[in-house]
Amino acid sequence: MLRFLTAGESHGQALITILEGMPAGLMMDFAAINQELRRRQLGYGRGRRMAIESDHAQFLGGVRHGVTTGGPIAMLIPNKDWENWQRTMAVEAPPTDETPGVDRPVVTRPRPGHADLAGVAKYGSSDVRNILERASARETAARVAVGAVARQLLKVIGAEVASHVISIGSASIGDPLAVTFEQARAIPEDSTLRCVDPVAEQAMMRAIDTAREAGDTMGGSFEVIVRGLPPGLGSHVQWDRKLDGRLAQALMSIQAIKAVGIGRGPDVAALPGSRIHDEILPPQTAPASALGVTRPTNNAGGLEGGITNGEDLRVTGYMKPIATLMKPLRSIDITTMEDSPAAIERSDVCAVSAAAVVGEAMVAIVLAQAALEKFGGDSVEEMAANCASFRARLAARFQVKVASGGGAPA
Ligand code: EPS
Repeated sequence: MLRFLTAGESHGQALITILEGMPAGLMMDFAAINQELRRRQLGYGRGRRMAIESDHAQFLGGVRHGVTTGGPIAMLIPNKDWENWQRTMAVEAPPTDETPGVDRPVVTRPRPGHADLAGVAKYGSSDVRNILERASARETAARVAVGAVARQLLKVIGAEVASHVISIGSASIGDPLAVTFEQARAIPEDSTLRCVDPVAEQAMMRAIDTAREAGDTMGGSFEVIVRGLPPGLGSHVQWDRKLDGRLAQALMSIQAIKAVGIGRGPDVAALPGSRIHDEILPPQTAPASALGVTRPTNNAGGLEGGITNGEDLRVTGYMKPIATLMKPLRSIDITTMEDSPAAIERSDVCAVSAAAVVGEAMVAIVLAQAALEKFGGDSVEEMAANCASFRARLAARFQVKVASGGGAPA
């Protein structure tokens, strides 16, 4: 079983994660992990924190001489900003006079849309900071590090993950399903907003500028596309094995994600079945998919019955605007229960392009879990061999016999 936990506060010393269940024998590309962390930090609309941090993962266990051992993989991502927060976030109280940094006042004015109010109610805290430090999207740096390891495992079975931004506010590209995996993968690392359409991207930037000038924030949507997955990951037989449900949970768990779509997403509710379901054609008519058959459309986003069907996997995340507004909304002070504008913390105006990178990571983790369930193996070699054998069986069953005019499979 592949599983992970994260720990650490936004302005604590570091973020930590333990990833357990990775098979042995996976050659670690450390530069690729740090590159994913860098991608997460970029994007028009990010705040000043991203200029302070240059995230990198330190491996503390589970890897020896560059190769996974099968043991739990421990990673640590230092928070550079800790230097400025040592007094406010001191683990041991009270900080000594020598401790550097400033003492920040207690936070008592919850921000609408953040975990602040519900969190202090639940955990009995009188300082909102105890809640916001852990609710912060800073935690996603740890998820991206885990996802970067997961995507190296997916590479072994031939799958690759990319993403692109669909919309910021009402500024949007045309049909997202028309964006190919290659287009999403070709987006440069230092792209302004990770959008494939330069005209739409300009409109998105204007929307972010307008929000910034008004002391406001913007949400939007992004799509994760996965190419090369074997058919047969996930299962239709039980609710908690359906891959669409598992992907939705993983994406919804990302801070500020409020809805998830698979393939055509919510639009399926508005169209008749004849315009939604992807017809199944023989392999002769066009380049065959991983299953050998031809699907002229992919409204299902590569999943039918909660099982991968060999088409590109396509999942969309919808992000609400960030809850910290420089022109704060009405709130209360929890010490007096009187009207008081919501607290202002340093924040981003828009982080949809970063959320897309986090979305890639979460999708990669769920797919790595599903691949390990399907193919098993305590070593990468074993898993790859099992996957290759399954693919060969599919090829023999769907492609070779049909293409050679053979009858029903044996
Ligand atoms: C983030 C770090 C945070 C925020 C943002 C994302 O850093 P700081 O609070 O020090 O500016 O920039 O977090 C939030 C939007 C949030 O609501 O907490 C990061 O590393 O991505």
